[in-house]
Amino acid sequence: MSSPFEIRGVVEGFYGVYYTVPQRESLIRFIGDLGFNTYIYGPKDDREHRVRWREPYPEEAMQEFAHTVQVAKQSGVRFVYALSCGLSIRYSSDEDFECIQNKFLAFHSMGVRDFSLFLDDISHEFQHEQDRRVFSSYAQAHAAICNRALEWLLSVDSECTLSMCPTDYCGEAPFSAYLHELGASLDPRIDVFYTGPQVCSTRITADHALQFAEAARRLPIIWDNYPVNDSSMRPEMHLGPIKGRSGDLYKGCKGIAVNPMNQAEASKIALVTFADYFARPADYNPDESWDSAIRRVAGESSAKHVRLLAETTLMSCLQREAAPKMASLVGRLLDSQREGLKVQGNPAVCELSDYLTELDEACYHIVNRMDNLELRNDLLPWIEVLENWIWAGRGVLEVLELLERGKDYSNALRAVKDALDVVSKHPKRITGGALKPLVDYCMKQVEEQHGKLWVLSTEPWS
Ligand code: GDL
Repeated sequence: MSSPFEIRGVVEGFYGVYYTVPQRESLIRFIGDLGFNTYIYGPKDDREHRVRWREPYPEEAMQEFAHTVQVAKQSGVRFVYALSCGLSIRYSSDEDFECIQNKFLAFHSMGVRDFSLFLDDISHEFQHEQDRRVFSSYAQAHAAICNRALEWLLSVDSECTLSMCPTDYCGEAPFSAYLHELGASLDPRIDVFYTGPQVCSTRITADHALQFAEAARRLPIIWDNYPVNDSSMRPEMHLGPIKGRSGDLYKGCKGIAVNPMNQAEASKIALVTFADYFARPADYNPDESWDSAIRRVAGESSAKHVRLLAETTLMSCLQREAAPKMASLVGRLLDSQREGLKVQGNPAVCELSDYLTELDEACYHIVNRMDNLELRNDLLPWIEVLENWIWAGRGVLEVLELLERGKDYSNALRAVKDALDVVSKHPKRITGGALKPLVDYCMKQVEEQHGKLWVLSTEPWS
């Protein structure tokens, strides 16, 4: 692929359940086909990567890694092994340094040449008295351990490289004293990660990256925290295209490593859009790219269904509104009610009802008819919530119509309540509560005519 971004990567760098070997290898082949050239292995919850970083991997795990490293090689992707030693390391300890060496050597012997030390999401202060005595600052300790690791790696093999994630990896100028000091002392051959103005950045421009570069004294690798959905984002499913990365971002960085979701297959949609952005950042069109990305991952016969679902789950660091189309249909219906239009024969009601039917069909197709079963499995929990929203929405339309006709609506209302109960208790979120204004409106009508029948749960539905 010709691209102005030298590094085009994925960083498996999220919290929570990380990929199985087949998922990881499928993803590496997939991104290789797309023209990515780097896969950084560093899932936070891999015990031997972070919490028990001093311990070697079990033999079977090393055999699996050896296989994955071969898959990466065949796919034209550099496999980078990252170690998150920062939770407990004694920066001044030779024994701890030896643990890093042993970890890296085991990967070197299977052909890995690229390594990283992740010092993100750790304390901003020394944990050990001994280090406080040896180093004049935290930044000095970080520079020292990384410089020492690079020197040693190069003495083992001149092809080796080292990158690092600093403890301050996001923000805007003037940046912290730590970052300036780190930048001044860190060997210039060591690449540094930067996530943009925020941890999960809405926009990242060349200017942001260049300002970081000034502090860190080198062009960063952007660690892009979209589409990752770990930690507080666990309820979200990020199926939208990448956007908000400026057309000239390559002028301020060495490349981009994308942190994907815990759901490997569903992450491929955003990754295809990243590939389009990498190829022609200045001409990149998120909407066009999105269409072809969904077709590529879901398959032609499922694309329109997955697209419909994806349009209800857009809330992320990139945009607030989860389901703009659904929200606008609900808005139109409520406007028509304010204007005094009836429910029966109301075009806005028909439109919303048709849309909910289409969505229902999409859910049915994805669950029962889609060929890509991995994608189906990734999406299932969100489909479960969406189906309940659909039932609630349809139930509300039925209640409103029965009310208008003076008929008994108690069954329909009970169905609405049951569906909303599921929605409010479910760990996943979808639609951003786009139907909620309609539910509220319906409840008000019911109350006005017949008093309070049920107090609906006030759990956050968004
Ligand atoms: C972070 C973590 C990352 C996590 C992400 C999103 C970096 C450098 N570190 O702060 O592991 O997946 O946020 O929650 O981004």
